[in-house]
Amino acid sequence: MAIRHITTLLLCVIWGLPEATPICDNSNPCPFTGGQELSVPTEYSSDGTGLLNVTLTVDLTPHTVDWLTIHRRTYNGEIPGPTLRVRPGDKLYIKLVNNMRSDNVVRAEGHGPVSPNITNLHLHGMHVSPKEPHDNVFIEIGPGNSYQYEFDIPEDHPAGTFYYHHHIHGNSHFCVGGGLVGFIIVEDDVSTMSSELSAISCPLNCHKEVQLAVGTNFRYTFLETDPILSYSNLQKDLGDPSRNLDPLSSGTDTMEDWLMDPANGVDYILTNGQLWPKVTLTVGEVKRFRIMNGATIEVLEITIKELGCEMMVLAWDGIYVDAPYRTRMVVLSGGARVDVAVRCWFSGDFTMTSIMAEENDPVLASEYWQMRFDQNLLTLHVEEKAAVFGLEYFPTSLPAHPGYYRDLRTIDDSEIDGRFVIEFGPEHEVNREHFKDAAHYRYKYKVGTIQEWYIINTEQLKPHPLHIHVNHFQVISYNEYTHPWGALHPVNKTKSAYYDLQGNLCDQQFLHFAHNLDWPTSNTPSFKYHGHHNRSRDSIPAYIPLGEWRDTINVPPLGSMTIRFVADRYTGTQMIHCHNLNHVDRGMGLVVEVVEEGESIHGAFTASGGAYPGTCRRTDPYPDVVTGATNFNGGGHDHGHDHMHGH
Ligand SMILES: [Cu+2]
Repeated sequence: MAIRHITTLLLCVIWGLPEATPICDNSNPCPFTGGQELSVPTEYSSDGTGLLNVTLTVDLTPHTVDWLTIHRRTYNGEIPGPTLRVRPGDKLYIKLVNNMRSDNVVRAEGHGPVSPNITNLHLHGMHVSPKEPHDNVFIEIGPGNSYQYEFDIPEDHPAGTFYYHHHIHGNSHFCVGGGLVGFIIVEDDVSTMSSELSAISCPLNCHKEVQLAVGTNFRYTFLETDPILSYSNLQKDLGDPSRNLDPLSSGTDTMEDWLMDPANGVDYILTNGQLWPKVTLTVGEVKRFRIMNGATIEVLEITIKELGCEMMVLAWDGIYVDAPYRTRMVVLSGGARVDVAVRCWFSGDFTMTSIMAEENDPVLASEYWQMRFDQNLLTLHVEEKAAVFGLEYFPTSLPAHPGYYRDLRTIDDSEIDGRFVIEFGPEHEVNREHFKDAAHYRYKYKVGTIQEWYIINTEQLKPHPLHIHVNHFQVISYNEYTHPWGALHPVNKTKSAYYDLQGNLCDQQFLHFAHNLDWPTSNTPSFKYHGHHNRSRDSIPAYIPLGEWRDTINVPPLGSMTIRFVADRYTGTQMIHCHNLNHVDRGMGLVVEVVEEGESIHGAFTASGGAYPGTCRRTDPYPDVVTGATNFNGGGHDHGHDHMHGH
């Protein structure tokens, strides 16, 4: 006994005493390690019955990351919420139950904070009606209430990756950032898929699909200290259980203090509610990743760090690309989704990461740090193959688009029924004003018409992701109107040059946003960020290849783009907004009204201040709809097409 004791003692002296594993919990924080097997969201499927009837309950529930347990607003207690699998032609009934507790927060005038306990639902990217009881985002469901949503998914709805999320004006950044997102997957019809695509897709090969809901930033509910949208303070006042204010065992600091201390480096975005989870593949195996950027402000520039894996783009925002293409990086603004086929050639661990790639600077503006995310997302754990089976192939062809997503790049100008301008500006303005309400539509057009819209960003340092409800749009061109050569002001070389839709150099506009950005005098603006950088546009991953269809698109700083779409099928009030949710919460959105064929399209509300988007002059009248085409040039001819094309 004694000898054994002495031996043990000696061994301890030689090898060191076995270290006690530190107990990390909510009162004893320690570095996070992550690394668990990726969790798969609960799935509800219509299974070919033509109906999916689900209940989603929003409540504050505990969520554990490593050793840390925090309370978050969730759907059915999960982050992300359950995945809903439907097929074209299905009815999707969602009963949304708000189980959160009531409070006495009254919705303020303007764009201040609203109760964090009211909720609703938006089917992001789905081609469904924006009217009640369908995808009306202006419905508000208070604590203790519920709402029965009904969605009729058209027979010709594209198969792809979509998502649902909370969409209350004012608290969307707070609530979506906390976890109120979930996938909707419209499944393919086996008969329309190539064998290679079917081999990596549901319904026959669901085990090949990997869903990645990237987004929940677990610091948001602590860090939202903005004076306008001060959810942090509001939560304190409400005694909201998502606050972690108990002191740590080591002193008076709270868990929130620890999380917010930059020294602890807790700048994590979670994937499926997990930190750096692990996905297992075998060598040469192809899997289909459905990736959602469910974050509220961050742009993801996703790549696989080590050499040895390939990525093949299949679809963006739920719409298949014309043909699969290889990529080294996919860039997703908040709200975007991508389907990529992934294959690795060696065993070992590979890192799927989001990097702030310098090559994307002209489009994404790295100085605006908040919107770009430099962190690992997950590990691809690649195992040796036990036996050599046949090679697994990437798909080489993809299902065709429905008719309403036909190619609009080559149509004649005369086929365009209406034109409109969306101008993102400083102070969270769209078309030089803040969002009013659902009744104040800024443009009116007829269902079934072909629309050509110009999207302009007058900000020098911030990109903004545009999201249009109901219809996807096709990217026609970049920077035809703001001029690719406009890097420096031709006279005053210390300024950026910015041109309007007619090719006029806009001094006033520059002063307008320069004033608002309030640059320190010692810090002259960088001329790197123009979105005009078409010199090597095709090699910059953050530029979207022309001709692709999106429901969310990054609009570069001082950049512009032309998009087209068919206003297919649905009338009603449609929301157009920046998908940086803390921007739209502050008013960065507007509504348009789609009317029946026989109805008048006159009478869009005049914006405040006589704002005239897309021009230098802020005193020109807001464009009213006079004929089929929006007469935003104040002249009879189409627009600046002639002198803009072909330079
Ligand atoms: Cu924005």
